[in-house]
Amino acid sequence: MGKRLTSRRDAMLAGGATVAALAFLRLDRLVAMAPLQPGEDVVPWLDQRPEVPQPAQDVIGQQLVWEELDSWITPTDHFFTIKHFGQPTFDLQAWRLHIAGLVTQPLSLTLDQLKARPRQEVTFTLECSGNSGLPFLTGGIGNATWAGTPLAPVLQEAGLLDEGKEIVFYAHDVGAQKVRDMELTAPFARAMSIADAMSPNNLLCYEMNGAPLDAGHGAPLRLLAPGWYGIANVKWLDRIEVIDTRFMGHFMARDYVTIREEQRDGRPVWTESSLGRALLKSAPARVTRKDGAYRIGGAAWGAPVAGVEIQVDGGAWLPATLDEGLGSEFAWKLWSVAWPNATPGEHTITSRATDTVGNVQPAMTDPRIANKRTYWESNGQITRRVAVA
Ligand SMILES: Nc1nc2c(c(=O)[nH]1)N[C@H]1C(S)=C(S)[C@@H](COP(=O)(O)O)O[C@H]1N2
Ligand SMILES: [Mo]
Repeated sequence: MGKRLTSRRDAMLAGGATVAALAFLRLDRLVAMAPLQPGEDVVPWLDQRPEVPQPAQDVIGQQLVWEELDSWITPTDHFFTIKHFGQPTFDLQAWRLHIAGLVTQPLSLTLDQLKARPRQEVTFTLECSGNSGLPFLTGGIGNATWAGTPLAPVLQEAGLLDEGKEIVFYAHDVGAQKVRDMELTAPFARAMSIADAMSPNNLLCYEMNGAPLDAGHGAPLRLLAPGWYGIANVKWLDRIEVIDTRFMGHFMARDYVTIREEQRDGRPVWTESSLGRALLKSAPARVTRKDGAYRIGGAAWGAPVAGVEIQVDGGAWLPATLDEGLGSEFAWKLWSVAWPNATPGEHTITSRATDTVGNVQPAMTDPRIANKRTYWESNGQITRRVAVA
C-alpha cells in the first residue's frame, strides 16, 4: 500500500498535478484509517475508559472515542475540550486583544483588525498533556486545521523592549487558586520565553476547521502553538503582557509541573520541570474485522513521525503503513497494519512511534516514564486489550 502511494505521487509530480489527480490523491492518502467498508466491523477494546468522575467532569468534555477514529481531521463537535475554570462569559462586542507590559507601543486590537492581517493556516494535533495519564482521560486529543494571524509580527509591531524575558498570555476565564493558606481568584494564564513566543508557527487563532472558533475552543481568539501541549494553547485570550522575570502562575509553576525521582551519584534527586512541548507518542485506535481478516489502525503524533510498529502479545514488532498526514509536520499520521494470525482469545496490542531523528516512543518501563511521579507528559507506549472471537 505504501509503495502504491509513493509511485502514484511520483507519477503525479512528473506529469503535473491536475485538479482531478489532487482530489484523488487526497482520498488515496487516507487509506490507513478510512471509514468502515461494507461488511467491516470494529472489534471493541476490552479495556474501556471509565466515566469521568467529579470534579473532573466539569473540566473535561467530548473526549475522542478511539474506535470511531476514521478521518484525519477531527470534526469540531467531536473535538475534546478542557476548561479548568468553566466556560467564561464576557462581552464579545467590547472584546479587544490587549498587548502591554515591556513594549514601546501598547496595542488594543479588535477581531476585525486581527482578521485583516495576513492569514496563516496549520493542521495541528492538539493533545492535553494529561492525556493517558489518568484512567478516565484517554481521549484528550484531536486534529484540526486552525487559522489565524501569526503572533510574531503583532509582537514586533508592539515593539519588544530589550529587558523583556517572557510573554504572558492571560485569558478571560477566572478561577480560585491556592498558595499556602491564601486563596486568590486569578485568570488562566501561561507564559513562553520570547524566543518560543516569536516562533513563526504560533498563531493568534480565530478559526477552526473552516468556521469561526466556537465558544468551547476559545472564541473569539486563542493562542495556537503548534508543537506544544494543549495547556500552552491559551483560549479566550484577553491580554498579552511582556515581563522581565519568570512568570510563576498556577499553570506554569504549581500545576502542570512534571516531577521525577532520579538518582545522582547514588542519591535521590527530585526534578521538577514546567511542561510545554509535545512529546512523541502513538496509540492503537481500533481493530477492525472484514471477512474474517483483522486490521489494527491508530495514530502517531507529537514529533515528525517516521514510523510506527505494533506488537501483539509482547511478540515481535511489526511495521505499520503510515498515511502521509497531508504534509503537515504538526498533524498526526494515521497508520494501519494487517493482523495476519489473529487467533481466538484475548490479546494485547501495543504501538510505538519513531520520529525522523530516530527517537523511539518510550516503553512504560523506561525511566523517563517509570520515574515520573506526576501524570502529565504520559507518552509511554500504550497497550490495549482485545478479544478475537
Ligand atoms: N483560557 C484557557 N485556556 C486553556 C485552558 C483553560 O482551561 N483555559 N485549558 C488548556 C488545556 S489544559 C488544554 S488541553 C487545551 C484544550 O484545548 P481545547 O479545549 O480547544 O481542546 O486548552 C488549554 N487552554
Ligand atoms: Mo490539558
